[in-house]
Amino acid sequence: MIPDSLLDAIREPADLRRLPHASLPRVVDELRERLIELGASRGGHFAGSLGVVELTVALHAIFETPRDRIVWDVGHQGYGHKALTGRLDSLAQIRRAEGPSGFLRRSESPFDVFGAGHAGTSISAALGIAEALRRRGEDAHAVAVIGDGGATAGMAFEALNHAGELAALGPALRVVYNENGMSIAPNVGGLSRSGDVRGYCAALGLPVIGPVDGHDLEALLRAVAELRAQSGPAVLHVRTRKGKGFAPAEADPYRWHATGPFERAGGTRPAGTSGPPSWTACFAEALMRIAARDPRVVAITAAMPDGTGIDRFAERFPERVYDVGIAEQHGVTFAAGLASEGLRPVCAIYSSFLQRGFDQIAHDVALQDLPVTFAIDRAGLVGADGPTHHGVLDLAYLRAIPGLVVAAPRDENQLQHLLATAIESGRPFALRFPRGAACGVALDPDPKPLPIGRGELLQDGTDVALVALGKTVPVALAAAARLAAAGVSAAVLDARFVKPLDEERLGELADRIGVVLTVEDHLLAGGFGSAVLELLASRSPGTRVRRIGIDDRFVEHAEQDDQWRQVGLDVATIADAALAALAASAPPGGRQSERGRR
Ligand SMILES: Cc1ncc(C[n+]2csc(CCOP(=O)(O)OP(=O)(O)O)c2C)c(N)n1
Repeated sequence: MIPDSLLDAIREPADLRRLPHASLPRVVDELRERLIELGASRGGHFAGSLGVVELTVALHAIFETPRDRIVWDVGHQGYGHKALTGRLDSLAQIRRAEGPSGFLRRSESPFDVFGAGHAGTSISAALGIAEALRRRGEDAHAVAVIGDGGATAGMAFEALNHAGELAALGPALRVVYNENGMSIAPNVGGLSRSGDVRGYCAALGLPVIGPVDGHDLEALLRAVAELRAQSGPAVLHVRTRKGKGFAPAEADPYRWHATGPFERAGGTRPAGTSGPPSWTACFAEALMRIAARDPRVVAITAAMPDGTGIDRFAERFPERVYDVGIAEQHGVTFAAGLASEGLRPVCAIYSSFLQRGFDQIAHDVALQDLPVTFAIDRAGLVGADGPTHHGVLDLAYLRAIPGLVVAAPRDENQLQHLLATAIESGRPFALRFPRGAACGVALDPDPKPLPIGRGELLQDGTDVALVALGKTVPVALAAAARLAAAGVSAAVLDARFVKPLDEERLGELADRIGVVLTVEDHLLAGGFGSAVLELLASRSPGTRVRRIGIDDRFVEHAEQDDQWRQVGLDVATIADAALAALAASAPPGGRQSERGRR
């Protein structure tokens, strides 16, 4: 009897390998259909996984996973891999707090041999694995699967170059290069333009199989078997179509890279709820207004024109935009070069991806005192993408860099003013803002520079000073209102700048009030509160400083609001922390006991 579903019977890839090859087309069809249903009901990363359904089946059918290690680059295209490796049922909960990650994670499955989320790491990791296997004398393979987008990352080239060096030793590195012409947006770069993967790899001493049609399962199975049979590092060049099998995604893979739930039949997505525009959209608007009056402004994105709003800027100023590919490091130094010749480049890069550019910011921008502005989107906790994508390290690594100004707006009006401040300052300048909807405040007619290093005292108080940054400012204001109801008078300072800090205002508050609570959507280690603590330790050492922020851990994927609650960035926790700091600072039988409690 033929079972209803072959896919449901596959609990691990060994089950797949027991099926005759003649059954594999059916597995492909079922898997693709299941992924489309999943996307329709739950959303998530979508077009990438659809494009590699045949490839996923072929790899698990030919390689002996998990003994042979498959390392997926980025991991956004790994939904099919998850389905074939024991996670088919749990996929319904993907990206939710209780469900699997949207990317690959070592802790989630022995088949996720190397975690990912950032692009371009797979070949390096797989080469390391292959070399370790060789040293141990273990007869297994390490297979990196990388897209043509991921391959624009410098690391991918560095790894291939090193593979060419190690080739003589014969580590069992296999690279699958998946060419679909797309990064998230259309792919960029010379290799992508020429398509000469064979020439590129040959120059590095690496043999190439293909190109092979990645939707011709039979041809693909043969090619993967040939790849497996190679004796040293080798590359398989596969051509696929992103979004394959779902017509709207095939027609517009850019829009379908990731999606919310949609209607299965026609791909219609529910209309978005009305509300304030996103921080990203506000940034793009502000940048366009400033660029309209300042011809020196150019914009740089590292393969994220949509995510950073640079696509809107590009519509208006097509000649003033550069998409450098997934090459954040290069993008930063490229901007430094432009700045050294009088332009005012704005690098729009997500906080977590800018981690890649640390040395370039220090060595190529700040040390050379060049006027590059970093517009750092997705700063703070980002929600369902989880720990690979949180932007909670930027303050720590940026405020260590001499000469760099670091600021964060509390609303979109301040965002436009701080952006003008950055561009007109002529200094290296980092501006961080969060994911999601902005505040819905009215915009002043013109973005105007603000004084660098000046905070804004939003309300004065006498018992405790709440010193907040960026998106946490409105939460601190709400906490102050809650404290007021309990008879506690809280001052609220919007710090605006992490570097330089508003020494004058902070010092005055510390000296007068004596109890300071800092609030930030960033790790406590090295963050905004650390900066305040360092300042007050020397300037006003008697001050009691308490810090609210993220403690020493990676925060798991969940809804953004839940993550904020988890780490204590909610009104109740902030108010309680203020009361606790006050109680600890009060003399025995002192002022706390005279106050009403909440
Ligand atoms: C360092 C870094 N920068 C940017 C991103 C955002 N990003 C996620 S997937 C992706 C495109 C990947 O394209 P490709 O590797 O060709 O895979 P495809 O989606 O085409 O299958 C980008 C830019 C990232 N994950 N990591």
